[in-house]
Amino acid sequence: MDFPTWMSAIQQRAESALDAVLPAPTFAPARLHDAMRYATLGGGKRVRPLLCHAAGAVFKADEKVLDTAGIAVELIHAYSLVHDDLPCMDDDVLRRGKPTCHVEFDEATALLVGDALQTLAFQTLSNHLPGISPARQLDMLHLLATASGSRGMAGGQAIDLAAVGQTLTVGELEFMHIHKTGALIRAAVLLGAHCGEATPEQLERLGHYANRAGLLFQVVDDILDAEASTATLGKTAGKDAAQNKPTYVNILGAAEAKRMAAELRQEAHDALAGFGDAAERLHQLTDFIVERSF
Ligand code: GRG
Repeated sequence: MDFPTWMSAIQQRAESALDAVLPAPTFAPARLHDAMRYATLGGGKRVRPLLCHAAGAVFKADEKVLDTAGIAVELIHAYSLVHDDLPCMDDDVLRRGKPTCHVEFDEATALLVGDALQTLAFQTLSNHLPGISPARQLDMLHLLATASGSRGMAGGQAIDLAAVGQTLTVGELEFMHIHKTGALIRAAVLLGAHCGEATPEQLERLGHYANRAGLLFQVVDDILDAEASTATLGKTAGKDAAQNKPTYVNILGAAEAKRMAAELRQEAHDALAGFGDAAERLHQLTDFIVERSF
């Protein structure tokens, strides 16, 4: 199967799996369920489920189990976008080409949407996973919780909010993004590997790959924010500069940020050496992260 066909198949699987775990809007409280579905379905590149499947493919993991692990990460991601867009954080009105959740509904509902999506992620990952031992499943839950919390994504967001208007070094910027964006990317890869029979040594090598891929994702995100249009991105372009946020582009300049992306791309590919052809999808996704237009 060629890469675009595989990617579209996994995106469709993720959409169906999300649709199945999200409560129907006919269930009370209807407005909250409607808003949860609005924020989660019908948009997004589904990079995290794709990474989960690609890492699971290295170990020929069960695809249904990978669907569950992948959407658990995607639910955390969807919650983070809803909260990130709130007036008390980034205060944005456009996400995935449509009004943000609090604009379409209201702030209180958007806050609850994030809360409920976060708990739904753990509810989903704690469902029976055929072929996965209880001990491994506990490791997976622990991994996702750590990646999402104050030592991971939420911590990265706190650093991000504190950094507005500050001058950061490249090292400080990297520390922020390893948490804010990188933690969930890493969780997606490692959860995929946990769905198979990955050894601790293989998990460590994939963790190194994911650290490089997560930073790469962010550097490319900064370049796109500076260079792409709002219409292409489906979210407000140029937001980082407008909000006086430190980014790779404004600290290093566009040319140096692109050079850094090229270096990270190579390091990510190098980290997969040793997995051979089994890591083909991870190699392809790494290239997709760089070559994407939104
Ligand atoms: C509110 C606790 C909390 C955390 C928010 C992830 C995040 C932390 C904020 C999102 C803001 C942002 C622009 C982060 C940079 C990278 C990133 C995560 C971009 C959005 O992810 P994509 O491109 O989005 O995978 P889609 O829409 O394709 O799913």
